[in-house]
Amino acid sequence: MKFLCVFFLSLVTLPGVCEGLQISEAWSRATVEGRMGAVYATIENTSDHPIRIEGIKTSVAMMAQVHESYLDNGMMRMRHIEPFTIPAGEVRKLAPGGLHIMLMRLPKPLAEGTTFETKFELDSGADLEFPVVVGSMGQMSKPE
Ligand SMILES: [Cu+2]
Repeated sequence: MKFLCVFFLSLVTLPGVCEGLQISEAWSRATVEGRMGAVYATIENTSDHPIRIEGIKTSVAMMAQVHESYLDNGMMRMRHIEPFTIPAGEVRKLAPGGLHIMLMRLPKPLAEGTTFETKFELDSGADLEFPVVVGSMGQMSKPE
């Protein structure tokens, strides 16, 4: 039986919380046709056990994965991290140049000023849904 924790968007920033996993500051950048997107957020595990994110779904991309950016001989590369586990009591900050959720195969570009839903499928069977705000293409932190 799947349990759904849904967090509806309002103008105040309400972090999503589900079984001890707390999402805040979720944002993305506007994209152009045919290009990939990324979601950045702060993910905190306030529980006393590790939480594993087994799958990611969004309304705007056919595929989403946790990636990590790293420097390799001066070249910025990315690798897919699977499974993505947040140890008990720890925080993972997804930000440009580091960890991010890569959005692949977007049927249409992400438009600045819009919001879309992203869902984490947790190892407990619960789904955690949270809104992601789209900023400008050059955005470096969550849009105000
Ligand atoms: Cu990536």
